[in-house]
Amino acid sequence: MATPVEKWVEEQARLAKPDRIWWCDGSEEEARKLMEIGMKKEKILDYPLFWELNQKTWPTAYYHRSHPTDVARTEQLTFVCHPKQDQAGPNNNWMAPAEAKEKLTKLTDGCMRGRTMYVLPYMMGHPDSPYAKSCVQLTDVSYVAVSMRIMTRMSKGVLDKIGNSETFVKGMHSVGDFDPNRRFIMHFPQESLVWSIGSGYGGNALLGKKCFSLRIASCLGQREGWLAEHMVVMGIEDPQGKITYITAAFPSACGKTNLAMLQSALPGYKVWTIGDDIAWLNVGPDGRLYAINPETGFFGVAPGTSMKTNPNMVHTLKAGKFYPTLFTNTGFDLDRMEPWWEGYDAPTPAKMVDWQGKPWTPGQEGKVAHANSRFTVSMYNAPTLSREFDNPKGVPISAILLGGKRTQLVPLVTEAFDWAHGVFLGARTGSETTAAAAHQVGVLRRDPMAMLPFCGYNMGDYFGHWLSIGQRLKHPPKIYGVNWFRTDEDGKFIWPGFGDNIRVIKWILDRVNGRIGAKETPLGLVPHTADLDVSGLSIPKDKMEKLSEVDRPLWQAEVQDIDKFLNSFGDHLPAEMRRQRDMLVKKLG
Ligand code: GTP
Ligand code: SPV
Ligand code: MN
Repeated sequence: MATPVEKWVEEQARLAKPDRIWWCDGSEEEARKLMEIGMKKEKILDYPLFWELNQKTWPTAYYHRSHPTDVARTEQLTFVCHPKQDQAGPNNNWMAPAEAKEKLTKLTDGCMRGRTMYVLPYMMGHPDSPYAKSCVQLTDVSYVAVSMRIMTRMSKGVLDKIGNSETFVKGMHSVGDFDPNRRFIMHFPQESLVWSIGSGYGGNALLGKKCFSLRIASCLGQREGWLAEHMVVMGIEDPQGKITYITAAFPSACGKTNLAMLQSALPGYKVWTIGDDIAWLNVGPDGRLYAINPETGFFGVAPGTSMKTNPNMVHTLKAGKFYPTLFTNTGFDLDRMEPWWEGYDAPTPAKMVDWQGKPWTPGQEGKVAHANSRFTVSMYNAPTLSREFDNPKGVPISAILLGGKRTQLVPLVTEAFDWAHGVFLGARTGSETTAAAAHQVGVLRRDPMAMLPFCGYNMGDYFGHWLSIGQRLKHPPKIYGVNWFRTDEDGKFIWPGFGDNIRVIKWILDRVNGRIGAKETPLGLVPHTADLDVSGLSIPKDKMEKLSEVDRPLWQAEVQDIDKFLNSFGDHLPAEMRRQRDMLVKKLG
């Protein structure tokens, strides 16, 4: 008797018509075979999928160049297919499930001819965790198969775990012909199914990541009483050796990976990484909020990564422990067979090819690495990996940071008065767009809890769900708004950021532990000047004050934009959010 997984795989194979089916076991030996295939035989693009990099300087590292139109998430081609449009909300593109399936069936018919269909059984979360989910993804490209091995817990054992159960998460993926006109990333929350065609890019193709662990999982969380969030999970060890756990949500390419591995600028503090992108949050039996990271890898932004900004990531990329590490769309030094990107601190190679394979010399116009070029590397390579990483229960969270990239207006750090005020603070958060998705960069948009592109259901209901989680918490974490990105008149960042962000975190730990007071503003509580440790920094006093200032006229204008956004949720917006909004307006005077 075929198992439900086998039946589903057969059904999908009948439609996609691959030449062969390869059931993956997640072993290193298998990963080596896949890399060999990607380097030599796989005819997906008109060049190889992988080049081996210099194994002396970059052990276990390989280079991948994507299709030139396939370099970022495509939000306009991403749909959430609930039975009713109302369930998807104004925050999602929606298509009726039957119509979506008809479209996808046509595009998928025969799309794997001449190719191999890889069957990837994987877990999101540690297999022993009560919060983990069993999943199966199909794909027709070695790059995706190998990436999924880095990013998830892939093994044969997952199939035994699923056994005869029908409840596993299904991911159907094909790069198709890479034509953006035939590219769709569709989600069917009722069936825990993701169907993605036409893209090999991370968030569109590694279906365990944004598609399942955020869009589908947020729907599961709404039903089952938990939260799936676009968040860092980290522990901060203080000089006394006490470790406090926090989470932090910032939009794509706004500093999560850097924060998760921060090298402290303050002596005696140390950061332990649990996750850099996704957190699943559950109310524990003790009434505290517990976080797990369902992933096992980093899919991080390369540009700007250096020994100066993120030394722990450079060590991770060079560790060569877990096989393999991938670089996608960076520059490529063909003489040394090494990757390079803007902001890396090794000297600029005299001769390179750019992310599209074109010759590139330093000083020439344009960048050698794509702004959204990335690396894929195992968390087990990280020197900062927390010893709680594999803890099936997760870690108890004391503070939640919610932020965005705001060059103006938004203070460095603000503490919410309470949980409901914190939910409003998150709901009103805006951020300037980045190159992580294919759209105009630097445009302000509301991005509540950094979940605008990832919340799989109506965001009005999502705010309500956050409020209801708060009611179940006996010891709710404190909620903070943070912004590292305020600029001065010359357009320079006022706050040094990166390792110096520990100074803000130290203030947060002091607040969480009741060691210091704070100053009330209409937005929330901000640090007394003396409480933020800026020793060794040379930020002039007036600029420091600017970082905590609340400009009332500008905030009144901001409220109008917030109103426009919140009103778009109509009846789905909880009354509590309107109450919080009115309170802000009153406080602004
Ligand atoms: P995704 O993987 O897309 O979810 O992004 P992320 O949120 O993990 O962002 P990441 O840490 O990769 O940072 C993205 C960009 O922001 C990089 O170019 C960093 O150099 C820059 N960045 C990160 N932290 C800071 C900071 O504290 N200050 C400043 N000015 N820039 C930062
Ligand atoms: C993001 O864009 O937020 C990422 C990269 O973390 S991706 O996985 O492609 O979504
Ligand atoms: Mn992300």
